[in-house]
Amino acid sequence: MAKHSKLAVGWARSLALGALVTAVSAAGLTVAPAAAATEMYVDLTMREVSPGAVFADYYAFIPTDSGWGYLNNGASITVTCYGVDAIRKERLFTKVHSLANNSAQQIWATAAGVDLIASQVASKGGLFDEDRGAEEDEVQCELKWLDADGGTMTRWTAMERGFF
Ligand SMILES: [Ca+2]
Ligand SMILES: [Ca+2]
Repeated sequence: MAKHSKLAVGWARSLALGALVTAVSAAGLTVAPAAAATEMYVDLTMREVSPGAVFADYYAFIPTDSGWGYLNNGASITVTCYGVDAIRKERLFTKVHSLANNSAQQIWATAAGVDLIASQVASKGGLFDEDRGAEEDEVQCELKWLDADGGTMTRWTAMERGFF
């Protein structure tokens, strides 16, 4: 292709892009670039429910305007909760949340980001009674985000204490 016709193609593309941007602006839509997932906020609440059931309610929020894009491409959050002792942590359970495993709709997205709200339930004196009997129990969870490109984020909740 001759140099002048390459330039002509370039100009035509620029004009077409300019027209597109003008049309999008006129429609009142934002053209801001997608915000990648670079932070994750997590929380854990231990809650005893009569009669004798203990819930570990855990939560994650990942700010991004591409939440459904991440989830549709297979992003997941792996939750592992531990009983905490002075010398080590004992794994209590692990759950993987993604759209492939979401019949209870625990993970989803909005324009603000990806949300996860889920619970693990156990009998009082069971799974979460990590220091047996009358000794106080300590539970803490690790939440790990994994996206389809291999990007990861790991965050720990605060430790919850009680008689579980
Ligand atoms: Ca403990
Ligand atoms: Ca205990």
